[in-house]
Amino acid sequence: MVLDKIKKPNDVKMLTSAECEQLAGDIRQFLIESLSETGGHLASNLGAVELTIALHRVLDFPEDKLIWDVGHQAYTHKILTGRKDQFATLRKTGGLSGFPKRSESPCDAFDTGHSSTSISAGLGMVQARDLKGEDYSVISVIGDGALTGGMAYEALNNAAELKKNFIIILNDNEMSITKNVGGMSEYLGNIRTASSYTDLKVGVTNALKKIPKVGDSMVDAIHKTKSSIKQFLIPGMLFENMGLTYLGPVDGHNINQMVKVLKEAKRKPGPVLIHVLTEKGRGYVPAMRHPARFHGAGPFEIDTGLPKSNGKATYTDIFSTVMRKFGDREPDVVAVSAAMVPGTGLKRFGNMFPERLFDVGIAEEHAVTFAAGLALGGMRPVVAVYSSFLQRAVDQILHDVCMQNLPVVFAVDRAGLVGSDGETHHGCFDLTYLSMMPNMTLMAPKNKWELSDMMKFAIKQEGPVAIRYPRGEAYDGLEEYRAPIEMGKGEIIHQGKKIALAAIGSMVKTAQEVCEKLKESGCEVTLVNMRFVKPLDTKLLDELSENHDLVVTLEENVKNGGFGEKILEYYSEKTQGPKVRIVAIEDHFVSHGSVGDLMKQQQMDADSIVSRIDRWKEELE
Ligand SMILES: Cc1ncc(C[n+]2csc(CCOP(=O)(O)OP(=O)(O)O)c2C)c(N)n1
Repeated sequence: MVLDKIKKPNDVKMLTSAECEQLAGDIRQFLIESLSETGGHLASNLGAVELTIALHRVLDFPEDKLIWDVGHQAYTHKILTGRKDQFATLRKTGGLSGFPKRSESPCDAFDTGHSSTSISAGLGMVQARDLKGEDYSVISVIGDGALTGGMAYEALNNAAELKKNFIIILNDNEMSITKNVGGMSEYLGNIRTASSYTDLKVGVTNALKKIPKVGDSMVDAIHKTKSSIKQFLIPGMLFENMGLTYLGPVDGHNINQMVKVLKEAKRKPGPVLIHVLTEKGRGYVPAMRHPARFHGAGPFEIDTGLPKSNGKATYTDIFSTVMRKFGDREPDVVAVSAAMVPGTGLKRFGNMFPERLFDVGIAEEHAVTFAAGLALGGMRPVVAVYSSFLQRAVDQILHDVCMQNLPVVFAVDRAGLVGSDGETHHGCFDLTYLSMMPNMTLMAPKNKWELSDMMKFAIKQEGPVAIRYPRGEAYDGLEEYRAPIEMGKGEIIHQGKKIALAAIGSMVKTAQEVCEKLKESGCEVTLVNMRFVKPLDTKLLDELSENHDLVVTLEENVKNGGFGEKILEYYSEKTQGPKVRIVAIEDHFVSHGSVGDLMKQQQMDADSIVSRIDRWKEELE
C-alpha cells in the first residue's frame, strides 16, 4: 500500500503522480474501514481526499498554514501529517479529535468546529505574517455550505480590501449536510453548468482573438463589460468584481490539475479564490447515495452502509412528533432551521408542510432575526438549533427577540455534553446565555413526556421561550410525574428532609440515581425537578429552606451564570437559608469522548455526586 509510505508531514511530496492516485484509493479504503468502527464525518472526508493530497504536494508543513472550515473534512490532512495510527481512537475519550486541534499537531493551524470562520482566521494570519515580514502561505478551505454563513462574507469583503496574498479554496460539492440552499448556491450552480462549456469558451475566446486587428480588443472589452457574455467567458465574476482573483472551476478529484492551479494561485498577487468541484461521499456508494446520513455517521456495516445499532427514541424524535402535530393543529406554527433540518428532527414537518419550513443555511443569526420578523407578522416560529450553534445568535435573541418580547420558541437541541464531537459542540453554555436575557422563559424537560408537554406550553406563550434538551435517547422513566406545566413551577418527586437535590433537565435522571443511593445509606433526601431555570420557582425554594440544611443543584451546564448560581443567589439574599452546593461543569472546556466518561471526568455521574455530597455533609456537621 502506498499509504504505508506516509509516516510524517511532507512525505506525500516524495511520491510519483501515479502513486498519488493510488494513495487516494488507499486513504478512501482506510477511511471507510476505520470509520465503520468509530463513526465520524465520512461523506465530507471522502470528497476531500484528492484536494488534501494536492494541498500537501504544494504546501510545506508546518510552516504553511492550512485552515479547514468547520474542520469535519480534515481526516486526510490528519493521515498525511502522521496521525493515521491513532484513527482507531477517533472521537473517543483521550483519542484523536474529529476536528483540527492545534494541541494535537503543529500542522493544525486553527481549531474549528463551528462553520464559516476559516476566511477570517486565515486573513488574520495573513495580516500578521505581512506585519512581521514573514514568508509562508495561508490557505483557507471552505465548503459551499459554510459559504452560506455570514462571517464568510464579512471576511471576503475584508480580504478584498486588504489585497494581501491569500488563497481561499471553495470546496463545492453542492451539499451542506443536506442539499445546499440559497442564492450563492444557485450562483455556484450556474458556474458549474457554464463550466461544462469550458472547451467551447476557450474556443470562442481563441476564435475572437484570431480576428485581425480587433480580436484582442474585443476579448478585452468583454472582460471589462458587465454583460452576461462575460459570465460565459469568465466564471466567478462576482468574486472578480469584489477584487479577488477567481480560478476555476477545477476538478477536485484530479490531483495534477489542482497542483497546477495551486501553484498558479501562489504566484498571483492578492487574494485568490480557487473553485474546486468535488463529490460528497466519493468512492463509497452508500455515502454517495445518502450523503446526509454519512455526514456525521455512527459505526456502520460496510457492505450495506446500515448503522450498527438502532437506539431508542431520542429527544429529537419527540420534538419531531410534536412539530408534526403542531403542523396539523396550529396553522400559524412555522419552523426555522439553520442547515440542520434532519439533525433537529424537522424533516417530517418539512415533508408535510414544505411551505412552513425555512432552511436558511448555516446562518443562525439570520435564522433568529428572521423568526422575529415572522413573529411580528403573526406567525408562531419555532427555531430549532443545536445549543452550541445558537451561541452564534446571542445578540439576535437578545436584541431582536427578547427586547421586543416576541413569541419565538427556541428548541435548543444537543444541550449538555454531546460526546464525540467534543468541545466545539458541547451545548453547555445555553442556560447561562439564555437565562441572562429579560423576558426569556427557560425550561428543560426531565423525560420524553415533559418535552412534549413543554412544547405545547411554549407555543401558547406571548413571549420568547427556550426549551433545552440533550442529544440522544430520551429518558422514559418517571412517567407518573406528569403534572401540567405551569409558568415557573417545579415539582417535588420525592419528599425527604435535610438534603434536597434540585435538578434541571437531564440531571433529574442522575439526581434520581443519587437519591436512591443516598436512601440506601439511610439518608432521607428530597428530589425536586425544577423544570424552569427562568422564572425560578422561588416558592418551592422557600419551602425547601424550611426543613433542609443543604440544597444540591444539578445541571448539565457550566457553573458560571448557570442554574445553580441562580439558586445560590436567591438564598444568599435571605437572612436564613440552606447551604447551596452546585453540581455543574467547572470553568474549563470539556474534550471529546463518551458522555459517560465525560460526566465522570466532571464528577457529575451519580457515584461522584454521592461522594461529593458525603463530603459536603461532613463539612456542614
Ligand atoms: C455554526 C454552525 N452551524 C451548523 C454547523 C453544522 N454543520 C457542520 S458541517 C455543516 C455543513 C457544511 O457544509 P460544507 O461546508 O459544504 O461542507 P461539506 O460537508 O459539504 O464538505 C453543517 C451545517 C456547524 N458546524 N456550525
